Amino acid sequence: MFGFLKGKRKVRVSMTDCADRFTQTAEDEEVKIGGSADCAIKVDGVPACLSVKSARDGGVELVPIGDVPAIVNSSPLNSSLKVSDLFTLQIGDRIFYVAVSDAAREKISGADFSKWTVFNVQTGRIEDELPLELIPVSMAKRGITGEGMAMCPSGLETGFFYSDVFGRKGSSGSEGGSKGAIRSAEGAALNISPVLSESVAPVTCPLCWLKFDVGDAMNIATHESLRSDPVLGPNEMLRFLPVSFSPDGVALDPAGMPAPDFACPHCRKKLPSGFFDLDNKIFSIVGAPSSGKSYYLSVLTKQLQTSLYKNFGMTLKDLDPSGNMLLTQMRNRLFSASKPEDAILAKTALEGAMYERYPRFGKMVALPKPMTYAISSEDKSKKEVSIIFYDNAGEHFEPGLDLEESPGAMHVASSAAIFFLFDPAANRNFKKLLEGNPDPQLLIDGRLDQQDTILSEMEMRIKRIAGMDLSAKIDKPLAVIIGKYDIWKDLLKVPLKETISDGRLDLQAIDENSRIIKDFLEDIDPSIVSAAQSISSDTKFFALSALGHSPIKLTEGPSAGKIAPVPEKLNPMYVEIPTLWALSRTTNLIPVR
Ligand SMILES: Nc1nc2c(ncn2[C@@H]2O[C@H](COP(=O)(O)OP(=O)(O)O)[C@@H](O)[C@H]2O)c(=O)[nH]1
Ligand SMILES: [Mg+2]
Repeated sequence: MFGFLKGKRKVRVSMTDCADRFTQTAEDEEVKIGGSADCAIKVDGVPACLSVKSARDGGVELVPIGDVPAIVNSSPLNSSLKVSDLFTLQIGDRIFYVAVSDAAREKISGADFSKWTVFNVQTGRIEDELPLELIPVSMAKRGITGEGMAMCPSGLETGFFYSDVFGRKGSSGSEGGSKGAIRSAEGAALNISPVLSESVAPVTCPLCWLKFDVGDAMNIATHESLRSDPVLGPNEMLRFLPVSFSPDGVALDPAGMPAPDFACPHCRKKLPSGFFDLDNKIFSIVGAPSSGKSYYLSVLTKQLQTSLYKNFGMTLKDLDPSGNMLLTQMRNRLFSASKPEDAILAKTALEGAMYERYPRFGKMVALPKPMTYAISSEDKSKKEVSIIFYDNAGEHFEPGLDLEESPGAMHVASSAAIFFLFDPAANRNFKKLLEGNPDPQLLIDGRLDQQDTILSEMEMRIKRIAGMDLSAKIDKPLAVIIGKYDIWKDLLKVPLKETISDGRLDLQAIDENSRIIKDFLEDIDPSIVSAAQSISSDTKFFALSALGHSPIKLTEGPSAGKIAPVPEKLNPMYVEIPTLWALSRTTNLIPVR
C-alpha cells in the first residue's frame, strides 16, 4: 500500500511458456527474467536477460541485462523499451507471452495454446490452424517457406514471426521479406510485432469454407509430367501459383501447358468453374436426421429450375456436372421411378458418398461435397449468381459432435442464407394432433426429438465462428420450414396465399404466410419459434412438401420395412419458395412486389 509514496511502484509480471503453457508470476519493484539466481522469473540455461520495472511516467519499462539480447515483440531488446500490458518474448528458441496487467493476464489465460493460427503478416490471410510443434511440417508439406508468416495462439492477436521461431529453413527469399518491409515502414521503435488483422476482400472456398484472397488462388497443372501434388498426393495434378500466362491470360503450368482450372490455396481442391466470375451464395440446409433434407434437395433443384424459367424467365444451370452428380442421380431416381422401391433415396451417411476428405487446418476431415448451380437472367444488368447447397447427414447438426474433428456443417457460418427444415413427423405435439393419419413415419416410436437443440446448437456455432455475442442477432435470412406439409396441411385453419404472381415474388404474401405459420407453430411448439427469432433478425416461416403425399411402408421384397415415396403421387408443394425468398434477400435477381 502507498507504494507510490516511495516513488517506485511494484509490477506484477506473469510469463507463460508457449511450449508447456507453464506460467510464472512475480511481483516486485523490479522483476528480472533469466537463468541467474537473482531472477524471480526463471528461464533455465541462460544468463539474466531483462528486467521489468515500472516506468517513471507510468506504464512498464523493459531494460536489457547481459550480452545476449532477448527478442521483445519480434525485435532485439538493445536498449530500454516501454511496453504496453502484453508483449511477446523470445529467449533463444523458447517463446513466451508476458503480461503486466490483469487484463492481459486474463487474455492469456483465455487463449488456446493447443491451436495456433498461422497467418500472412501483410495480407492477414490465415494459412493454417494447428498445434505449434506441427507448424514447420505442415508449412513444408504445403510448400510455404515461412517468409512473411507469423503465428499466434487462438484467442490472441499478437504473435511471433515464423522465421524467428523456426529459422529460415527452406526459405529461398532474402532478408527483404515482409518482416523487413514492416520494420522499415513502421520504424524500429514502434510496435512491429506481427498482428493478425482482417483479410482484404476475401472469398470463401465452397469446399473447405476458409477465406482467401482472389490473387492467392492456385492453378491446377495439366501437363502429365506434373502429376503429384505435395499435399493431395501422387494421383492429383500439381497445384501451383502461376507466374506466366498465355497471350489470352490463361495461366501456364511449369511445363508451359495452359492450366485454366483454379484450386483453393487452403484445401487445394478444384473450385467450381466460373467461381471467380459469379456472385457465390451458400444456402445451408439444416435439419435433424430424417427431417427430409435429401428429398427436399432432390426435388428443389428440379422445381427451382421450372419455377425460375416459367415465372421469371431465368435459367438454372448445372455448374459442376461431376460435383453435382450424386444429387442429379437422386433426382433422377425419384422422378423416373415407376415403383416405390425404385424411388427410395439412401440415408445420407455421415462421411458417406456425399462427403469427401479435404485437408483443413493441417488434418484430413470429411466435408460434404458442394452442389453448385448458376442462375442467370436475360436481363444482362443482373449479375449471374451461383448457389451452393450441401446435403449433410443430420448427425452433423446434432450437439456433441466435435467441431474441430468433424467440421462438416460449418458452412452455416459462411452461408448467405439458412434453411432450417423442421420435421413435424418427429415432434410429439404434432404427432398427437395427427393421430389417425396413415403416414408411416408417425408410427416410428422412440425417436428423440432434438430439433430445438439443433437450432440452438446451430446458433452457437455460427456466433462462435463469427466471434459474435450470443445475445446479438445475425442478419442473414433464416427460413424456418415446416416440411411434409402434405401430412399436416389440414391442421392449418387459415389458407396460405399464393406467393408468385405476374412474374413477381409477392413479399407481402410471404410475410402473411410466415405470420400464419409462425402463429400455428407457436401453438404447437413455441420453443422452435422463439429459438429461430433469437438467431436472426430476418426470420421467416414457410410450409412445403417435397413429396406432396405420404410415402408408404414396403411390406415385401428386398426393401421390405423401408419407407418409400409413390412415384405416381409425387406432387411437390411450395418447394422453391424459401429459395426464391432467400435469393430476393441476397441478390437483385428476383423481381418482387
Ligand atoms: N410425408 C412426407 N414425407 C416425406 C417428405 N419428404 C421426405 N419425406 C420422408 O422423410 C424421410 C426422411 O427423408 P430424407 O430426405 O432421407 O431425410 P434426411 O435424413 O433429412 O436427408 C423419408 O422416409 C421420406 O420418405 C414429404 O414431403 N412428405
Ligand atoms: Mg439425407
